[in-house]
Amino acid sequence: MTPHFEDARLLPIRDRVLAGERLSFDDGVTLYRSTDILGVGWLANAVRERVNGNITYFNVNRHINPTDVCTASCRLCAFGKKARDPRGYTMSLDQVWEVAGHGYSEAVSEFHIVGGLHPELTLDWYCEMLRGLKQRYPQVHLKAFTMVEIAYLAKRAKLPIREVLIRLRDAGMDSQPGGGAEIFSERVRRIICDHKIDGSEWLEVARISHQLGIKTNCTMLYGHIEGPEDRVDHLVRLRDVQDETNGFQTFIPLAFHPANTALAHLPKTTGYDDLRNIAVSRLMLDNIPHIKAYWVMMTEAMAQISQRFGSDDLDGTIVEEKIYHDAGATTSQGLRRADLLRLIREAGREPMERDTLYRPVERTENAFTILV
Ligand code: V47
Repeated sequence: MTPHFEDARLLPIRDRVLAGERLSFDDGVTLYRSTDILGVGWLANAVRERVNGNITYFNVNRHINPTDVCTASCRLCAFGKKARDPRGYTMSLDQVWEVAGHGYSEAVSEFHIVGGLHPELTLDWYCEMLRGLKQRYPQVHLKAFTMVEIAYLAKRAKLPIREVLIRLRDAGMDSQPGGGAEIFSERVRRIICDHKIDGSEWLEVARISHQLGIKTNCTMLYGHIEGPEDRVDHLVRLRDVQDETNGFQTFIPLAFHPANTALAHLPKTTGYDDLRNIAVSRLMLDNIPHIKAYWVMMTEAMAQISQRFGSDDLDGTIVEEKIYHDAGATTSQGLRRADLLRLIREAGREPMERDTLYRPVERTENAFTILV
C-alpha cells in the first residue's frame, strides 16, 4: 500500500524507487526541495526495509581525540586550536592509552580516533599509538584517521598516501571514519574549510584506502551555506566512487552546529531538514548499505524517529564526545547500551549490536564475542 503523496513531483520518483532503479541528480534536487516529508520519508523507509529489514544497528564504542591542535583554521569548526593557544591540548602516548581504558570494563568493541592536524606529531608517533592500543586492548577495532589526516601525514612525511595507509594499517588501523568530507563543492569549501584538501583529494584517499582493503565511512556536512544542488553533487560523487570500490560501509549526514565557530551567525538546522537529509541520502546512495543517524548531532529523539525515515544505525555509546560539544551540542556525552536498546525497541525496530564491520556481537556483561 502506498500513501497519498502531497507532492505530485514525487510520483515518478516513487515509481523508480519501487522498481529498484537508480535516482538521477534531478531526482535528488526534487527530493531536497519537497516539503512532503512524509512522502519522502515513506520512500526512504521502503528502501531501508529492503536493504536492512527491521534491524537497527548500534555499537559500544569510545571516541578518542588525541589532540585538538590543528594547523587548519576551518570556519566550520569549533574544535581545532592553534599550537600557541593555551586552551589547546595534546595527549602523551601514555595518556592516549590510559584514556582509552576509561569505560573499557563495558567491553568497548571500537575506538573511534580522530584529531587535529598537529604540526609536530609524526607518522611514527601515530603508529606507536596504534601499536600501544592494540597491545593493551587487543579485541578493540581501531577506526582511526579521516582522509584529511591521512593526506596531512603523507605531506609531512613526504610519502605517498598509499605508503602512509599501509604503515598505519600494519600498526593496527582497522578501518577509517568518514569525517572531513564536509561538502565537495569547491565554491562552498573555499568558504567553510579552505585549509583542507579538496573534494577530489578526499575521494582519492578514500579510493586508495578501499583498494588496500580498508573499509571506511563517509559523511556530508549540511546546513551552512550549501544549496540542494551542492548536497546532491556530494552524494552522487560518493556514489560514483562506491560503484568503483565498494569500500564505504556507512554514510552519516552531519548537521552543522554553528556555536563557537566563525559561522556562528548562521541558524541551526531544523528537524525537517535533519530528517530530509537522512531520507534523501538513503534514496540517492543505493550502493551504500548503511545510513547512520548520529544521535549526538541529531538528538536522541530525532535519531529515534529517523529509523522510520531511512536510517538503520544509531552509532554507539561514544562515552566522551568533543567535536560537537565544542560547537554547542546539548546532547549527552555518551549513552549506555540500555539507552540505545530502548530508543530502538520503542521505534518498533529490532536492535542488533554490531562490531565496526557490521558483524553481530554477542555480549555478556563485561565481554563480547563477534559472531561471523
Ligand atoms: O569531520 C566539525 C564535523 C566531523 C562541526 O565515521 C562539525 O562513524 C557540525 O566525522 N558542526 C566529525 N559538524 C564527526 C564525524 C563522525 C561522527 C560520527 C561517526 C562517524 C563515523 C564520523 O564533524 C568533522 C566535520 O565534518 N564537524 N565541526 C560543527 N561545528
